[in-house]
Amino acid sequence: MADRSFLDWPFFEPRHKAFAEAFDGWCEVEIAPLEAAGEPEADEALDATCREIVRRLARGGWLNAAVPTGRDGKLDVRTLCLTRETLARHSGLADFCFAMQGLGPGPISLFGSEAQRAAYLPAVARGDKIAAFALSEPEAGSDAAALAMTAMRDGDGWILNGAKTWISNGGVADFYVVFARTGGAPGAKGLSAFIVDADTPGLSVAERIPLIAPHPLATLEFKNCRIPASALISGEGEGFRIAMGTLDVFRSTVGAAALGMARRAFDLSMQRAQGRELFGAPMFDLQMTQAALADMALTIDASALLIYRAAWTKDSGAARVTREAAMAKLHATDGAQQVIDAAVQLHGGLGVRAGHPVERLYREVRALRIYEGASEVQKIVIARQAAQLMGR
Ligand code: COS
Repeated sequence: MADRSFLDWPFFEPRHKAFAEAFDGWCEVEIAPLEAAGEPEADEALDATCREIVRRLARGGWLNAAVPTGRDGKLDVRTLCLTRETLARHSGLADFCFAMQGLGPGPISLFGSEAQRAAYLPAVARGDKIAAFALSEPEAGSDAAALAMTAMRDGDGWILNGAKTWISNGGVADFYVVFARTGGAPGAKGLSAFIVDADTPGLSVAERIPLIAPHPLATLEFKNCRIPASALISGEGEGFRIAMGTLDVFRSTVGAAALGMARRAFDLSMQRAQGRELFGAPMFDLQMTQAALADMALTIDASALLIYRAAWTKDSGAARVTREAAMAKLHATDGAQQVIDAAVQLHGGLGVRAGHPVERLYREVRALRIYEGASEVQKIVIARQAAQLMGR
């Protein structure tokens, strides 16, 4: 049974605790059996599993947390984080499916017009539309402002040309939020964000990319892909601000997913330490085991504090949480990698047996230190923010 004491921290309101408990119970019934069935390997099986997960999440009403469909029109970042933490504790793939229903339409949720929100967000919440976020390119990953894809004005619309890669839900999504260069302004200043439906002529999946822990991922090609003027999110030249503003909100949720995986690894390690005899006594009695468990518990709590600080700060009305979100993602993802590595070690041979839960976690957690801004990017962001805070 995972530690729930953190739900009594002052970052949360009673509704968060009730939500986390109800959602965990639902995951036991609806998600755990899918996870226990093993990892889908072929693309078709993987896509079908993802669609099934989205359907289940929608049926349970849980996708309402991914997009602001409520009356106040706002995302509750603490609920987003609690959802990802809980899902990731049960299934990395289910967490991925939920996360993309948040990040994919994130620019619409945060910066879209009323018409764009009405056209996409309720359909995302119902699971009728699967979403994706298309920023990275073959030559522009960490340096997002270097992206080369173009959007040229054409009458009352735009023509997109270029490629996007490492796109989560590529090939599965019903629509993509795509960042492209408009006009001649250099770097970050010349970018704009567009909504592109997956069936738009000229958009194709060039390659599906297999991963160490299977998730749908693809390279997309845009060849003279025509989209209407209404596809532009906010204004021309606003793309970089939109991308960064969206990542600011969703980066702490990546930390939350890592935290959920770390908690699962910790629970499994505690069970093993208490259940296995070693040198004539429970393995837990060895001080080396206690030291490993103590390091894990400390990393988990420190990550949780940073994540829910970032989420609470955003929910409390902060205009930007760039620094808080970067710290949360960096610490929680790097920390989860260490916690899971320690769990593998405590499990001995079982820890590297294909399909064992800690072996799956070991593969599953690795991408989190890379996507939505690698650990090194978070360090750049944190250092710049610290300099700014000190007036330099
Ligand atoms: N919110 C709002 N505006 C922001 C912002 C944020 N979080 N971060 C930067 N900006 C603004 C800056 O204020 C600046 O505006 P002005 O020119 O008006 O001053 C502009 O955007 C450019 O900012 P900056 O100079 O910091 O841009 P860089 O190109 O140096 O950005 C990093 C560098 C590394 C921070 C950025 O490229 C980044 O986050 N990269 C990782 C991308 C990523 O996460 N990719 C994964 C995609 S999803 S899997």
